[in-house]
Amino acid sequence: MTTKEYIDLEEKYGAHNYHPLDVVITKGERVWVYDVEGKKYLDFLSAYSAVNQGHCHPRIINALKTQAEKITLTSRAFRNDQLPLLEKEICELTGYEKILPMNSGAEAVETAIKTARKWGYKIKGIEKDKAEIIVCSNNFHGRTITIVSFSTEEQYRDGFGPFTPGFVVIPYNNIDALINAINKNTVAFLVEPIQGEAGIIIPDDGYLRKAFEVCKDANILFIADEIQTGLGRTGKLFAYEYEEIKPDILIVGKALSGGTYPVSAVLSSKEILGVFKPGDHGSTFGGNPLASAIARESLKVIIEEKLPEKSAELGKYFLDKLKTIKSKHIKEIRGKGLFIGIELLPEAGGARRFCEALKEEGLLCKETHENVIRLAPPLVIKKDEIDWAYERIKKILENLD
Ligand code: IF1
Repeated sequence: MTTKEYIDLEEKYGAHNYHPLDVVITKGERVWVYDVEGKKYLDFLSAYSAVNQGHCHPRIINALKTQAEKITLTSRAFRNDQLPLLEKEICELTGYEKILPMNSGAEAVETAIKTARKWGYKIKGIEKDKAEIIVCSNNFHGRTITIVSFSTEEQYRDGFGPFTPGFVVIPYNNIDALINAINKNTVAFLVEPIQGEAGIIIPDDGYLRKAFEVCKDANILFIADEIQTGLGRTGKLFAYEYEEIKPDILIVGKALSGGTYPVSAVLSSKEILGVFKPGDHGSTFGGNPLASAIARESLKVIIEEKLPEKSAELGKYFLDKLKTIKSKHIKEIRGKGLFIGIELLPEAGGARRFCEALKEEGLLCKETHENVIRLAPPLVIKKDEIDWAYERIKKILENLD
C-alpha cells in the first residue's frame, strides 16, 4: 500500500482529532524511522520524549518479549513478581519512598490530583470539598475532563464542559502570583519544570526553587509534572535537579517505557501516598507485570547509557550551533539538554511550513503553539547525526522565504 492509500483510510475511518504530517511510518531503529515508501527520516520529536532511549531499543524490546511470553496481566487483585522489583528500583533511583503505577500520563496527573486532595482533607485538615490546586497558565497536563478543566487553551476546553472545580490558574514564572493565590484551602501547586507544549518555555533560574520554598512555608504540596521533562530529556534525570529541590509529588510517564507501552507513575513519600487505602484508587493495567518489566529495563538503559549526561553535553553542543544560524525568521532559540525550541517571528508564517520542509529533507519535527519548532531527538543520538540535522535546519531556516 502507498502513503496515500494509508492516509485515505485514516481520513475515512479515523476520528479527525489530529493533523499529522503526511508521513506513514512503518519501522524505527534508534534515531531513525522509515516510511512505507522506504524513505528514511531522523526523528526529532521522539514521540514527545517517550522514545528517549531510541526506537525499539534492543534491551527494552528483549525485556518486553521475555516478559510477554511469561505473563502480561494479573490485575492488582493478585500480586505479580515484576511490580515489587520496579517499585524498589525506581524508589532507590529517585530517592522517593513510594510509587503508585498507572498507564498514561493523564492518568498519573489525575492520580497526583487525587493524592493531593486526599492529603489536604486527611492530613492538612481542609474542610470537605474545599481543596484548591494552583496551576499555571499555558500548562499542558493531558486531556481528561478534569485536566482540561484547568487548561488555558480555549480549544482544549471548547465543547467539553461542565468542568471540574477546585483549580486556580496563575501566570507561569511568577512567584508573587503564587504567593497571592495561596489561601487556607490550597493543597498543592502543580507545575511543569519547563512548559513543553506551550513552546519550550524555560522559567527563570531560581523560580522553581522559590516556588518550592513558598509551598513549604505554606504547607502545600509541590507537584512536578516531569512526564515530558523527566528521564534525561533536559540533561538531568529530572529537570527539578537543576534547582536542587525535591518535589513532594513527582509525576513520570512517557520514557518510563522507552515508548514501547504506556507506563506512568506517581512518586512521593510514605506520608503522602499513604493516604490511599485499598479501594480508593486503581486501574486494570497499572503496575502490570509486562509494564513493570519494561519500565525496569527502560530505567536501566537511561542510567547505564548515561542518557542524562549525553543530553546535557549534546544539547549544549547543538544549542550553541543552532544559535549561529542567521535567519530573518528566528525570534529566539532556547533549550535545556536536548529539549530545544526555535521560536519564529509571527511574520514567519507559522512553524508548520518549516516542519513540512524539514520533512522533505528527512528530518521529522513538530511545531508547537504556531511559532515554535520543537527539537527533541532520542537521547541516544550521535554527534554526527546532530550535525546532519543541523545542516538541514540551517538550510531550511535560511532559504525558506
Ligand atoms: C497529545 C503536547 C507534548 C505532557 C505533560 C502530561 C501529559 C503530557 C507535561 C499527558 C503529554 C503529549 C500528549 C500528546 C502531545 C504531547 C504534547 F504537545 F500536547 F503538549 F508532549 F508536548 N504532562 N503530552 O507533555 O500524557 O496522557 O498523553 O500520556 O497528542 O495530546 P499522556
